[in-house]
Amino acid sequence: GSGEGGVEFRDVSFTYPGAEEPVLRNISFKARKGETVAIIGSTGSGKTSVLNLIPRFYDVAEGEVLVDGIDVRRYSQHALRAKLGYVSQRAVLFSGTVSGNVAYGGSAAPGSDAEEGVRRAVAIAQGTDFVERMEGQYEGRIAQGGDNVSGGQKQRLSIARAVYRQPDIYLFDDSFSALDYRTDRELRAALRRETGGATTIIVAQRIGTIKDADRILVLEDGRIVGSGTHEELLQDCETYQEIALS
Ligand code: DCP
Ligand code: MG
Repeated sequence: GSGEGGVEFRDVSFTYPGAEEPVLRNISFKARKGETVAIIGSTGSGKTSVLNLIPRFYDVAEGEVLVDGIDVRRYSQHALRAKLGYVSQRAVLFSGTVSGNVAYGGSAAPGSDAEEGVRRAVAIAQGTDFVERMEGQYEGRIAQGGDNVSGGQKQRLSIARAVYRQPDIYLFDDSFSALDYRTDRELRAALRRETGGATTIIVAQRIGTIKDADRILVLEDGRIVGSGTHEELLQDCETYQEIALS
């Protein structure tokens, strides 16, 4: 879509309903329109929790989460989610066709504009080769849970689903983990090339995936312990050095 695409956290602390301890403490950062901000940190450090606050899977009690400069609580659910392309940590496919999965249940009949959009999204997600090798291709069947495709293929189809919607803001939660390095790199290059000014927040475990981000946030125990470019963090963030050298 068109329009703006900034995300900002202002001193956000967050406790899961029923929990005693906050999982996020005093998180502040900005992803300006067109920027890529990466979040890295050990398992359980709070990366998914940060992303989940943007589409309002949960609401913050302290601080503010803003999209396009407006508190997310002031959007209708529909308006907010229309701006966001969220790819969850576990790729979710349902039983149906490849097209149906990418167009999210919308119909993408052969020859329609929607089908063109599906092909384009699959191409950006580096899925063309495997989809075109499948029996039935774009009309090929995906089993319940995507049991007949590999982990990396599932990830690519769930990325294609986000691309299809042409969001202003991409939220990738470890969405490249099952891809080989080359596919990972080519997919991110295609996204940058084809999605123009989209803002991207990308959670990852692998340095290669986030190295070229405009800014990297290092999360530890729900706090930001480092923020900067790859080179800056290698210089002055011990946690980052540990991750980078491991
Ligand atoms: N947590 C919770 N309730 C939930 C989800 C998570 O209490 N519904 C807790 C578990 C962790 C902490 O919050 O202690 C942070 O969880 P995240 O899922 O945000 O952690 P990461 O995404 O960083 O971990 P991973 O790398 O394993 O995905
Ligand atoms: Mg996570």
